Amino acid sequence: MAYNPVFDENSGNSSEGKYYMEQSPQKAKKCWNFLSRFLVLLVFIVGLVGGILIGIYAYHGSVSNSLCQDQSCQHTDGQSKTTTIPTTNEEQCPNRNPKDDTPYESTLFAPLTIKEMKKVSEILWQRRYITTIDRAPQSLEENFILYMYLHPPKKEDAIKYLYNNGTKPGRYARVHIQRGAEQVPDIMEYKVGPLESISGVTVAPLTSSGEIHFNSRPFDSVEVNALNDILRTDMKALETLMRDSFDGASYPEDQYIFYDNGPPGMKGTERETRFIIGFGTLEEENVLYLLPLSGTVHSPGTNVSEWYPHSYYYLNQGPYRTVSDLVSAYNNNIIRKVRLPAGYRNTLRKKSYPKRDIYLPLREYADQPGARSYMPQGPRFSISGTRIKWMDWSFHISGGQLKGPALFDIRFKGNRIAYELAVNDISLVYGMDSSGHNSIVYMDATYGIMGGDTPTTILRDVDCPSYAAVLNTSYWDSAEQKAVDMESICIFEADEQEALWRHYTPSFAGGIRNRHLIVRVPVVIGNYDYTFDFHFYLDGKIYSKGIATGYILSSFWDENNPHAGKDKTRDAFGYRVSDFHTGPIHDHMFGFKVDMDVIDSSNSVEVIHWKAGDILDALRTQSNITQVPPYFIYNQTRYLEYETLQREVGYRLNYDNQKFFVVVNENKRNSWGVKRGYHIAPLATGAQTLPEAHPAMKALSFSKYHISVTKRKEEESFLSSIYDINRLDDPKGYFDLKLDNESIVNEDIVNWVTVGFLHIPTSEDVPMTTRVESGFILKPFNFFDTTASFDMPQYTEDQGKSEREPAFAACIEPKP
Ligand SMILES: *[C@@H]1O[C@H](CO)[C@@H](O)[C@H](O)[C@H]1NC(C)=O
Ligand SMILES: *[C@@H]1O[C@H](CO)[C@@H](O)[C@H](O)[C@H]1NC(C)=O
Ligand SMILES: *[C@@H]1O[C@H](CO)[C@@H](O)[C@H](O)[C@H]1NC(C)=O
Ligand SMILES: *[C@@H]1O[C@H](CO)[C@@H](O)[C@H](O)[C@H]1NC(C)=O
Ligand SMILES: *[C@@H]1O[C@H](CO)[C@@H](O)[C@H](O)[C@H]1NC(C)=O
Ligand SMILES: *[C@@H]1O[C@H](CO)[C@@H](O)[C@H](O)[C@H]1NC(C)=O
Ligand SMILES: [Cu+2]
Repeated sequence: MAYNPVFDENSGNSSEGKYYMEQSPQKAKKCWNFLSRFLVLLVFIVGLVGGILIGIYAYHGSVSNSLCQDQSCQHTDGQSKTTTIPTTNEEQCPNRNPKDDTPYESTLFAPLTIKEMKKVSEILWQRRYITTIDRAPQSLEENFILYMYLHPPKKEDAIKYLYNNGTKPGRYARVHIQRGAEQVPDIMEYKVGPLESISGVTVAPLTSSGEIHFNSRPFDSVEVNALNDILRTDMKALETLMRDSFDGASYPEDQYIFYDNGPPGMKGTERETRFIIGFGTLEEENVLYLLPLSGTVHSPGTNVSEWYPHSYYYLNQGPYRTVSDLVSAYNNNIIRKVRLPAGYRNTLRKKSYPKRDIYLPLREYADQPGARSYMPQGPRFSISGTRIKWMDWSFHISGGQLKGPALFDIRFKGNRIAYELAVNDISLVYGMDSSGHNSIVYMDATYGIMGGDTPTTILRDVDCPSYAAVLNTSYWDSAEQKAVDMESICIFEADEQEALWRHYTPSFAGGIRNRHLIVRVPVVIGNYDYTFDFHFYLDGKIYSKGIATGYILSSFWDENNPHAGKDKTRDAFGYRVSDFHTGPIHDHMFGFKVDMDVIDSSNSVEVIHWKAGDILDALRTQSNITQVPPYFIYNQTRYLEYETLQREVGYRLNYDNQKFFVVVNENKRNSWGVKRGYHIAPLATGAQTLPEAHPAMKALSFSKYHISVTKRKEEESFLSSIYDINRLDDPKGYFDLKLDNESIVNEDIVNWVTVGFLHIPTSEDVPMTTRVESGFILKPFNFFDTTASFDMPQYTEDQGKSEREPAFAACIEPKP
């Protein structure tokens, strides 16, 4: 879309705005120079005094050789490599590239690279699996690649390779092909590889012909283009209606058609694609300013000339069978009309871009840089291919465009902790009162969580500090039939600037700062921006979470809405959040796959019931005592009941009946004889509240449980199916199918964790929803014999003996 001149008139030419924008960098630079000199001097003095003090009280513990008391002393690390701390205070901080030159594709779980994707598409072209290569598919009657991503090795083979000197498994791609050229069009999935092979690449079908109905496929660009073509004449017919109603807007200059109103019909064999008109105020679809004009396109199969629009609605009035029925109802004044005020459109661009308001005064000191952290001596993590190491943690980064980021082979202090920790899906179910747009259910993996919908790029100094390492991943752009690289993952050590633990008495003081490693993956899925975070702590904990920001999906606020009761500021589905829009309610449920391997793959799950009751009842859970011992001063107590889960099961959190979920290894005990384990603690603030009878609940059955456990199977690799949202009447890959009563004692098991929140949009969500998050913690549970962080330098004051974290020389943070 062309640059919108409205912006220039209203704000772009504002002298105030330009003045600030031009002035500020220079001003900031001067401040920086002055401040940095001052700070450097200050830090130097503090460092010198501190160094002398530490020198006097130096504590000859095991870490003393890494405690540098002098600004210019030699630093020795565990491998007795030496690095020199800079002597000049105005030098840039020493840095080290954390990445070695190991290529991605030589690491076992690396996401598919551009080169590999290109190779796969060439092989599929040569062997006639696809009818187009290196160019956009021209029609639905073609066979083309929808998605591709790594098909990870079988766990058994990977474990043999990683731990038992087994041979290295080959790399394979999982490829989804849309086959419109077939007699019976369908979607097929293939496993293609090994990709290392020069001539021995095989293409093995993972589905059978016709199994995935063509009409239950995800959206693709060819379909959207075809739908746009079909609607063009109808939009022409609606020109007067749109101009009169929507402040002179015309199609396609000022408006767009929004389609992702999932699902396209209630049956997998049908396709009824709903659309709604929106203002094109940004150079992209903007679901903030949707308008009360909608319809449906009958769009099954590949023969576009058989498609037709129907069921038009205007201001929730309809359905009108054809556009001319709507136009004549409008012209004959037999329907209620809306007329947006003149000039309204000109206000939208300013309102919808999430930009600083240049007319507002800055807050005090806001023109000076905020607090920052940086690495005084380079990174403490390393990246080899896609394998990451930090402070005795090691893991591989993986994932793909549909299901999103995944981590594999997570180890801590040489122990296996988890085989796979992966995002799998995000579900949203809306409630709203808006034709063409209500009853929305989204399963975001269907659009692609990590590329596929919109490429992502790390915003340095926003998503992650400027010192973060960035990894690229690639996704298959089905519209262009080519692989695309994006800067999608950042990795850095974070300084939480708080205590991980602390203890103080007059005779002893100790503590350690909560530094941790963060793997962060910001993604864009339509209107929402999600960020997935994995935090690795010094004490063995892992915190995983999903964070939502971005635009809400709105619906039109109709001041005469007959369903809105007396107070038109809200209806049954939410609040009015701006001049002509309401924010309909919905949830965000993040579904994760958590394949713990506590020491090895033979695990069980203990559910520890947190109880309250009579002392005798408590004691009788372990012994057949008959009398309350006299030292209890009252008859009530807390107690635990231990249960080892026998069969696959799903749980929803319940504060009246709280449980601890612990993955244990029955054959591995700590020094106190206790089974070693890891606690999985979901930190959800919401739960799925839809009844089983809801038409989407089978497809979305993963969202019913906060935590569930199944026996691990290669063929049950994901939480949900990307097709089920488009075949709600007959979903085939939904989660409840996995809960089929198999034994889970001493087995290789998978926990599936769903955490999320309920979203009632308010005016503060316009134009931007600020972060809302939900996650879960994996916490060692009798896994170690003691607190697992005492091999780290820390803060100690113990009767005159002191220890501090390694000293650092003042240095200048490298400029981003
Ligand atoms: C690992 O496998 C190789 C080849 O299969 C063999 O030569 C070697 O001895 C094995 N090493 C161990 C420690 O088993
Ligand atoms: C597509 O549909 C039109 C209209 O029904 C029909 O005339 C045409 O033959 C169809 N094309 C194919 C390839 O089936
Ligand atoms: C990562 O992706 C970006 C965006 O496509 C590209 O400019 C950059 O060269 C890539 N970096 C590497 C190391 O491949
Ligand atoms: C219960 O205690 C009695 C008396 O101490 C003992 O004889 C009996 O074996 C115990 N029963 C069980 C089931 O432990
Ligand atoms: C304590 O609990 C026991 C077992 O339920 C019960 O028999 C007894 O009466 C209770 N005693 C008191 C003082 O409530
Ligand atoms: C699950 O399996 C066990 C053992 O075979 C059986 O006793 C139980 O009835 C089964 N439960 C269901 C719900 O099928
Ligand atoms: Cu939301």
